[in-house]
Amino acid sequence: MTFNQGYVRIIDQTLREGRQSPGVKFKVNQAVEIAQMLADLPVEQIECGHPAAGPEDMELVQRIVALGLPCPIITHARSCQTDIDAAVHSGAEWVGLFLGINDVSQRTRVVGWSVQEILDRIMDAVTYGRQQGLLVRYTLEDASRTDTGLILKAFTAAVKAGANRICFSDTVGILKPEITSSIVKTLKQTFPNTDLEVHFHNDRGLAIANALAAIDAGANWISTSVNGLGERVGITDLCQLMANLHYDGLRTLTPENQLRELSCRVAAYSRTPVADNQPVMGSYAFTHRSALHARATRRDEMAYNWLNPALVGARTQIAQDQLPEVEQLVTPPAIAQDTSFQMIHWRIGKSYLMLDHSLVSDCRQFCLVQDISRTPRIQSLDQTVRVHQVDSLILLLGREANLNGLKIEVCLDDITQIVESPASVFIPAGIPYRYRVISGRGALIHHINARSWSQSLFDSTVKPSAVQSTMPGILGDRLQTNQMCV
Ligand code: HCA
Ligand code: CU
Repeated sequence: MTFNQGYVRIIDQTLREGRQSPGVKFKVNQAVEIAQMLADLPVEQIECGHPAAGPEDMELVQRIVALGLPCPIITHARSCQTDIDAAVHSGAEWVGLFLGINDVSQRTRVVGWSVQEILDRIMDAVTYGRQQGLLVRYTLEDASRTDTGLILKAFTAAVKAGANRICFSDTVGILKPEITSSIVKTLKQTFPNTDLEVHFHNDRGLAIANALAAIDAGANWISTSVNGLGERVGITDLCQLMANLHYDGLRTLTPENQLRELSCRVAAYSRTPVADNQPVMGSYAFTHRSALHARATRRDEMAYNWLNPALVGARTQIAQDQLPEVEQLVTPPAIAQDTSFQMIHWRIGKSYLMLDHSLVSDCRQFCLVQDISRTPRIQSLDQTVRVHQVDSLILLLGREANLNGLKIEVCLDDITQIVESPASVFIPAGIPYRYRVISGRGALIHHINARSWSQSLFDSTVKPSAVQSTMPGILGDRLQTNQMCV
């Protein structure tokens, strides 16, 4: 089949499915920033929250709706009146209803319901949603483990009741592209005039392959999330999908889409870093190693690249670093040269760069020790707000007995605390922080899971709205920014 540009539409679910990823909890201002970046990209729809789940979700959806973004907001709801009422109350234009019909759903989700009762519920819920003035998507949960006859019955019920879109969900990520292709073709033949969305979990590592197969077979909406976040190992990755669609000539990608900035923000805010060897956004995606590849790459950057790296904010690189011999893993510190350290600490003692990739080649840890031998007289100097892309840790060790004797003030997000040694301060990725020494002597150790200080900080081209809104007293332009996470 051949398709026009614009045929494939993307519904990004970072703010719904992505929030179901283990350990992920976006702050409202972080979610707002992500929604804005998604709208700027643009994607065609943003799925956000489940308002019936509680006041936090309700507030989140209301805040995102209030942004008045150009792409419509869809919110999630079980197929029941209370959830749909909550969706109405959230102000979202669309509601995404979901209900499964297979034996697993009958055993574990809607225990004791017959197939007919489930079909009636689908019709009632879709009808009710439409009556409330919502546009309705109906998702057949666990569709990939559902018999084709039942799939068609469930979608027929939804379409008859007025669903504006149907969604086939591979909830446990079991599909293979050939099977995806065949089921999507059947659905397109049966419901030729209804928009068809597909939602693929990545449990077999096939979410992107299934998305591409579904597009070839005629599905026109793809569920994605940034960096593939979602339940367990997540769903189709937005950046990988966009790069693939560009490659296949189905959607144009340009550096202005700012995919890398989005991916970096979401990696930090979700505290789920992108693996170096992840396709498209991994730092090795355009890095070449063997002498043969390196030589060819020097002659022509595209010799071993599948895509122009600039489109996704990357550069072609030749891998140079590798870990030195074991004897060279022990190294004396360097006096930290970085002007930002000197700015902070010139009055309180020396800063020692204990470890980073300049001291131990290919080391992926950064450690700075500040010897605090004097209490600063000009305390306002240490007020720089920083945001790291990865988790980090400050250890406070005083010079007195039992490591006592050092006192600092730490402001993490919008909470200020006085911390006395011995103590540790854990700084989650994406959380703005600052600190200043109040009194005493000792050592302050800052350890970061990054190759270097500068690479751990956010790119200055992205507006640090999180900091501006959560730390009103501190000027955004003082934010310490630097290279992005490549
Ligand atoms: C869920 C399940 C779901 C729903 C998808 C959808 C799935 O988390 O509740 O409503 O479109 O994978 O089936 O994400
Ligand atoms: Cu899902």
